[in-house]
Amino acid sequence: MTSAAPLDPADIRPDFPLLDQQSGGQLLAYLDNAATSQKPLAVIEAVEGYYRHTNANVHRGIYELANRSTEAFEGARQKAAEFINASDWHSVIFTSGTTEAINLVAYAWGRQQLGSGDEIVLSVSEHHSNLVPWQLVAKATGAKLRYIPLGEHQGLDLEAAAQLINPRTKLVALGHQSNALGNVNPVAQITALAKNVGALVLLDGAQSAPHFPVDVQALGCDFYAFSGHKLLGPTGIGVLWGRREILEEMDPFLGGGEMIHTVTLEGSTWNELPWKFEAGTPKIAQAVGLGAAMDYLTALGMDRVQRTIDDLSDYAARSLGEIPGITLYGDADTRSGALSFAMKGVHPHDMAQLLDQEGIAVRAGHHCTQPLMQSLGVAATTRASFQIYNTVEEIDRLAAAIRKAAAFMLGA
Ligand code: 7TS
Repeated sequence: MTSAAPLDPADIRPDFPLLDQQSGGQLLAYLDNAATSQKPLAVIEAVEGYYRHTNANVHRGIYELANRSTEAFEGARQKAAEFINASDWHSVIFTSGTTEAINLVAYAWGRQQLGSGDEIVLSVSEHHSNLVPWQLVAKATGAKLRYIPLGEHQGLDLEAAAQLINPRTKLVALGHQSNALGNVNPVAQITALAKNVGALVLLDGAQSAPHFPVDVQALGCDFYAFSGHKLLGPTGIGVLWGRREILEEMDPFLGGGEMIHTVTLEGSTWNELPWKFEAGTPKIAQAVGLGAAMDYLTALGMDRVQRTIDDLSDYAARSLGEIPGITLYGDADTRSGALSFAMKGVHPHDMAQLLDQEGIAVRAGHHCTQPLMQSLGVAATTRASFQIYNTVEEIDRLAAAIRKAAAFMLGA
């Protein structure tokens, strides 16, 4: 919890034109921010402005327009480095999102470094994006996957983590914040366990980067991955930050233009970081849009963003928690940003559909965390997730609509 003052939605909402629309005959209440966030005008205008005034391919132009495009693109990289307090922009690689960032590490580091006898430690609450790439690597290399289970209160079981992480562990890959439960995982303790045995740590920051200040140096991790589209930025752009010495040792992920130094018919040599990992024409407009999103969030203050989302999440947990027959999932001590719930006797998908009729957009399903759902003993949950433009009035509408849906379905 931070002591920073919360943001006032009256100041924030006008920046997000999409929110000013009707759904189901009411003002849209967009509560699916864990899936993707809406975009402020600053981002929309940055992308449009780039295409109107600056568009040219980067790094290869000798004309002024191409130089300006390259400056805009590389300027966004500087902003991304500052946003996560990376000391070195060479270690900031643009990817299409968290999924590609994790696959990059799984292929370029995992296939080179792992073999039979090695172990990768994940948790049961990982998004499939931080699970399936490691299953593929495990199959290719003979490495073994081990999973930190949920403990009491549906947080990760630290005692089990201490048992699982051992000298055979080469990598711990962990969600910083769970998309399905909202739990902020004990990454400091788990990173310390990993460092004790010489293992690397990858943090999946898809949900943490949009919610609170992130400092990769303070976290002590080796890789950190996040997506632009959950952080008020465009789709199709994300970041992999890695420790420079590790990235230097890694082979490229994809081959093609941009990522080479020289090419002959006999072979090729690689470009410097970060371009070694950016084959082909990069996501230029998307990076510019992400830079604008980071500027927007930084100007608001990520500590105030955190406070706002924490307050909304606490308010939602309190109001929904009072509804008879409801189950709230996740660790009440660390949960923020997302609130998964179930109503006795109502299928999570039916609940989401009934909420949609009230103009409330939430998600129902397994949230790309099927093993987590198995651990919880459910097939699906309904999930409301929050961003800075959400209001207590929207949460009041959510609570009222859940009560109405339950009464309708259960004939009460
Ligand atoms: N990791 C976590 C923790 C996520 O929440 C997501 C997306 C990803 C990885 C993948 O991100 P992408 O941008 O590469 O797709 N989470 C969700 C969600 O909760 N609902 O839709 C997407």
